[in-house]
Amino acid sequence: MKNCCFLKILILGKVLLFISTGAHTAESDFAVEYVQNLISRPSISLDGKWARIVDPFENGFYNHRYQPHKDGYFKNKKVQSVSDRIEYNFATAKKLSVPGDWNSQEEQLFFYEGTVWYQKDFDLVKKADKKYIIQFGAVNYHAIVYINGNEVGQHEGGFTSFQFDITKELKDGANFVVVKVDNRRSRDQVPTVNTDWWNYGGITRSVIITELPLSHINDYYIGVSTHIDGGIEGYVEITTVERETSDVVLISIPELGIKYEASPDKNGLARFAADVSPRLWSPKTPKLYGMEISFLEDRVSDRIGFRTISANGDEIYLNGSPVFLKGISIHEESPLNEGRAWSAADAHVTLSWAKELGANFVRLAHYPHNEAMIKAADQLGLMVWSEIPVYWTILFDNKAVYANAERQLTEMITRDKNRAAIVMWSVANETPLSENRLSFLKKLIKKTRSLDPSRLVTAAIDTQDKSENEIVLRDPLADYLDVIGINSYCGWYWGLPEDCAKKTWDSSYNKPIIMSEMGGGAKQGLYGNPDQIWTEEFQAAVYEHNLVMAQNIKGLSGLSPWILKDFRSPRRHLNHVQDFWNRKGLVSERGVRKKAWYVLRDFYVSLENGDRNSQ
Ligand code: GCB
Repeated sequence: MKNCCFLKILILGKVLLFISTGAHTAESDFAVEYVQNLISRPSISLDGKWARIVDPFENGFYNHRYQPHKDGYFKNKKVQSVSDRIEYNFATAKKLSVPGDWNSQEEQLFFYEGTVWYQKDFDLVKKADKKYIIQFGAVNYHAIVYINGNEVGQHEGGFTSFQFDITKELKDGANFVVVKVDNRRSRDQVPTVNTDWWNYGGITRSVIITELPLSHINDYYIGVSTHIDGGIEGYVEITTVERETSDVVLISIPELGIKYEASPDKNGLARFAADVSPRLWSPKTPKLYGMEISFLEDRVSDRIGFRTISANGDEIYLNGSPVFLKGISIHEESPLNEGRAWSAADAHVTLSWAKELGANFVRLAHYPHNEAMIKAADQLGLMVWSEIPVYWTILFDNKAVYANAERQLTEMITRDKNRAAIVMWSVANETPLSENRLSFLKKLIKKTRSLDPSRLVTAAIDTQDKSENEIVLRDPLADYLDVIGINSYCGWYWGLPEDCAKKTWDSSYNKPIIMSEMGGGAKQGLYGNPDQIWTEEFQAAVYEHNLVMAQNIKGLSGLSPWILKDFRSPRRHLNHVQDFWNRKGLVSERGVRKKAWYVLRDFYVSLENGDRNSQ
């Protein structure tokens, strides 16, 4: 049967038949070109030292009439004779480490925003019957990628992974790659010019080239079934050159005794489902199952957790039971070095701190974090809020800005949809009320649900009506969310800490509320009275009173105070206190705990002891 539209699944002797609809899921529609899990295939790493040329006037790209050069720096020209007029040379240029931002690697580049050219030589044995894909974990903000002097693609957005097919441009033997990276901010980007974090530029995450068979596995998803009580289901999408009926997809999860054989339909889609009962993933038991998918010569392996997440009334349910999210917010900065975090070691240290705080939840702000972080959350047992940088005052009335935001959302969900740790996607942070903003965000929410109906949708809002002692939650966006995130800085940006405990909150939404931000700043090691700003005592008082207030919020289902660690911010100028650090961390940039750390830790321990939905 060629192009079969039935899927045959063999599970522990049972055979189930499903009619395939030809779509990924009835609701799902992944639009970006992205081969899932390239790293589990034969790959070479391009991490390490890259030559760099800092080019603030973009001389390597434009001529003196501001027209693109056909012979830009991407050609990587070499001097052949003494009379050659070539005014750049990657071979003698300084080097930068990849992954890594440039700001923390060279003092002179600390504040630099502009273009930097990256170049690297590499060798590769090219085979005729293979496809080669280059993958960048992230480049901030705009990247143009050239292989052997020819452009293979461009990407916009600093925090999502992207891939280009480079088969045509690759040679057998010696090759070079050049990337033009530009991190200049502009009003019509996502995020826009105005943020409270450092605009780290560069190739900030790993780069690999993967060799793929021409017929290969493109994408897959596996999770708890919505059809079979307690079962699991998913799909595998394949790309083929020419397919025989006998070419089937094999899916195995040895620990569950599962071996499937599934025939893809004419669109290359094979669905599967199994009536099995895996141990469910939760923060206390972060069980992951090894799985392997194979199709002809291609093979991918992964570790997958199974869990459900839902909201009902004003409660969040994990695996069918109410759960309170004891969380903390985190920026993607290394706890071990300066600058952006990217490594598994960074992720493990940061998330171990969250665990020691008593957290079962982390808000990864304000953009998609690196894959190592999400995998570490899967392993260590931390539920994750993952968000896109639709932050503050982006241009809500601009169609291209919407398209950019939607693409970043799609890239985030595409990469991470198999990670059990992620329980909610956030579409925005502190966006100002307007009609345009509402229709922009409604569209993004709809898109999120169509891409992934299995998770909750949230956003952090900061609009509250505040009277003497009552705070009323009023934002039309709340009607469209599953979970309402509220950012509120009682005792810091408004009110005195000691008055916060007296405040009452009113929400008419009957939806779970997460206090997605609260807190205040302190310089670690600065001690004084609780009314003296910047002291550890002041910050501790902000926490103490806010935690009393939080417990009076009806429908409160969790907290992710701002923030685990002090982080770099160009907005923070106070000499000897801030020095370009946002000081709201519970630990200093070096990881030294402030007093407020213990206040929050003790609060989480007391919740746990009182079993506030301990999971
Ligand atoms: C906020 C923002 C966050 C800032 C924080 C602050 O509301 O969401 O990005 O860093 O306040 O410290 O002011």
